[in-house]
Amino acid sequence: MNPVSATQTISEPEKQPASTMAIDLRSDTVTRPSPEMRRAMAEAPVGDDVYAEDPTINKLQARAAEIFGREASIFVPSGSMGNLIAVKTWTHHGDEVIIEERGHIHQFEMDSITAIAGCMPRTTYVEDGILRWDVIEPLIRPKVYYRAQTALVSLESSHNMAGGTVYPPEVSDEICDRAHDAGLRVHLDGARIFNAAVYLGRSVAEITHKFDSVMFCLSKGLGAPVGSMLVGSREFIEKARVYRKLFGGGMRQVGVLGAAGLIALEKSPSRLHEDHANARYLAEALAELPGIKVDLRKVQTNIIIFDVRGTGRTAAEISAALAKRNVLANPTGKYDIRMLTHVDVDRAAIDRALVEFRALLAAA
Ligand code: TLP
Repeated sequence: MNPVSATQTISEPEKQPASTMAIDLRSDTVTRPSPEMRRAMAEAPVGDDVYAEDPTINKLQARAAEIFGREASIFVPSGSMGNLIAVKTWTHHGDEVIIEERGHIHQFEMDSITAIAGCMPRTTYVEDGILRWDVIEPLIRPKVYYRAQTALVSLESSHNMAGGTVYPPEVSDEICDRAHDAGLRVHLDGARIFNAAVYLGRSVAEITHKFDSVMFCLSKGLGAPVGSMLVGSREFIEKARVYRKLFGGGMRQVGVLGAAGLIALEKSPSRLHEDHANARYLAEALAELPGIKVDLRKVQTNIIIFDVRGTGRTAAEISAALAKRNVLANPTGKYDIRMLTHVDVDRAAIDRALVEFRALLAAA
């Protein structure tokens, strides 16, 4: 039996007092939908999206295509599925995909491009995460029938595990041009492309127009509860629709999610500069703490990765001690911790996190 009666109104979740709430800097994926999103979700006109009959999703897809200056777009349940669909669409089994060593597709997507799309990642490490054509070119396989073939280059901007670094448009434009000349496709894992655009002071359309496909997430800095989008040509999106169904991602009255996505898309980009300012503020304060090292050049968006080796403790030890003080942050290496700013942590919360961090180091 449905426990919510038809006459009940949707109430906001109870607010916890700020003093007892954990300051969650683990990711921008932890953001919860705003009251406006929750209302829009409750009221969204919906239909069966496998029949392409969900008006809210259709509106979201049209709007995303328009914002990126592309022919079409498609809503997908997650960034991981969006990336997998793009790889599958551009490749054949046995093909290689060139990607930076710490790329999300390579490190955090269960090797789905191998397990499901049948591709081999061809990786290389670049300190700032930003590949350049002279790094990519030597990784391309010669076009001979007895060698695996390179089909795709996949870039990530902002680059999550490199600390939120952003591709300069002239670098990604050159990669796209040269890759196209070499007969390769280029996909962008743009989970946080709106953060990259804010950093560059350019539109997402301008900085992505040469890519064959772009995935971006509604559910990270933009604050929607679920969902990502793929954008590209009409032909690409029609193929993507087939693979989305093949991977179990065909959804029905999914406008309830799309309604939050639309608000995320329209309203959130204009506030991302606040997250960036908070990240810089936090990074500069962290850099002053004893034993902590932060490369401030890499703090370009809402991500900070810092080195705790100088404290004499591991990242796991420090993050466990922080968690006891209600500050959440995940290790990304033996001595590295990642923190992300987002809509659910304001400057006051960051100040509280810093007080706790200082106290923890002083106690040690
Ligand atoms: N990133 C998550 C974790 O999986 C690491 C995070 O907390 O940052 N591309 C990039 C660049 C991402 O950072 C993520 C998620 C994804 C793709 C996948 O998105 P989802 O979680 O929607 O599958």
